[in-house]
Amino acid sequence: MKTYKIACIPGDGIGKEVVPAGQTVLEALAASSNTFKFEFENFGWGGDWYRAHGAMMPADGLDALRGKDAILFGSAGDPDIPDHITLWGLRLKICQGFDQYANVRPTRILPGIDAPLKRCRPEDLDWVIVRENSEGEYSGVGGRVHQGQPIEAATDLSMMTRAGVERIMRYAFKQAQSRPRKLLTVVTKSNAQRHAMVMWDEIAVQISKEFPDVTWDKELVDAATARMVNRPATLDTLVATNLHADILSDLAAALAGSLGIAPTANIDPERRYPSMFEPIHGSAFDIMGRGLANPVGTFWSVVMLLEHLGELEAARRLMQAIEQVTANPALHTRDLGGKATTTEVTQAVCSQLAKSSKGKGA
Ligand code: NAD
Ligand code: K
Ligand code: MN
Repeated sequence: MKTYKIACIPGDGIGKEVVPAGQTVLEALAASSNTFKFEFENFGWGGDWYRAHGAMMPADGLDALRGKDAILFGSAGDPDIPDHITLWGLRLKICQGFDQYANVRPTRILPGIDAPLKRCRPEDLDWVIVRENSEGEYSGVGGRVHQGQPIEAATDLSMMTRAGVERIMRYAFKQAQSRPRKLLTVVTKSNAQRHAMVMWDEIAVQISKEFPDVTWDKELVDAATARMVNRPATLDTLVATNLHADILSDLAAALAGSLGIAPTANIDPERRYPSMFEPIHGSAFDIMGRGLANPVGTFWSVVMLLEHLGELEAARRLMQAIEQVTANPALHTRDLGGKATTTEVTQAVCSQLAKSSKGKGA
């Protein structure tokens, strides 16, 4: 029997509702398995920790996570603390500290979801956005001078390194190669950003030579938003910078029905450190603490976590259970136009899992 050590960091807002839901689902999977179990450790980091200790997590927090097999994360963001402090103090500290440079964001229209695009069939929208997750616009390089004076100036430098771009480009080509259509769109803005993005484009050409079976094209980021809406079926895998992919993936999630459904994995492909799995949404101040949060984005992130651990059968069973639940409008949360609560959706997924475990005679 394998034991996987999982760190749970609910963080703030609805993170505190969806991460326990994700843990419940993992426990349900373990209950029906005789090959693996989970050992959870919960970390109460985030806004509350900040109020008590003046930091979003302890200075040696990364050491506490280092030996884990994976991290399940909720959200960083508190109504009373500036967003740049909560984000940099927790999520980015972990992503950058553990060099989780590949942020993988699949999007599909799940069964039963009423997606907003009139002419888009579910089979037309099946994307994976690969986001550069370690540098670029979020490299943290910059500063403010002469604060409050008329001559005040501020910069956030978008720094890209050859090594950083090569590794994300290679990861994206590999991801595209692993999918049936073997199609990659390299998102760029090299008409306006004439240094870093030109290097990005050159590296795309260079890396593409390692993947002769992948068909790829290039799209300016602004045009890419229109293409997602007007010609979704022409896209499959996309690779974009930290900021561009951040924006594109919220759009992708909305086009697939709701921000509450979309999952993401912050991966260290070299497996030197634990990878981190989270819904793409934030703390959702407008609905927090009311049982309205859609836990599906977290469940789908748990599917990615299981895939990362190599538990492919468990991942498949959970995805199937999620789709059986989304297919039933009575089990939709408010963001999907329904009335179901976080707990009801969680229980429904667990009972589907119980059924599929009986089905396979485990
Ligand atoms: P948000 O994702 O929290 O919310 C945007 C909208 O989507 C809200 O109307 C919200 O109710 C809805 N929504 C999001 N997730 C939902 C779910 N699971 N179920 C139902 N509805 C859902 O984005 P925001 O409002 O821009 O940010 C709020 C806070 O979260 C900010 O502090 C921000 O910095 C932080 N944030 C953190 C992360 C992260 O930790 N990875 C990501 C995004 C935003
Ligand atoms: K999140
Ligand atoms: Mn985002």
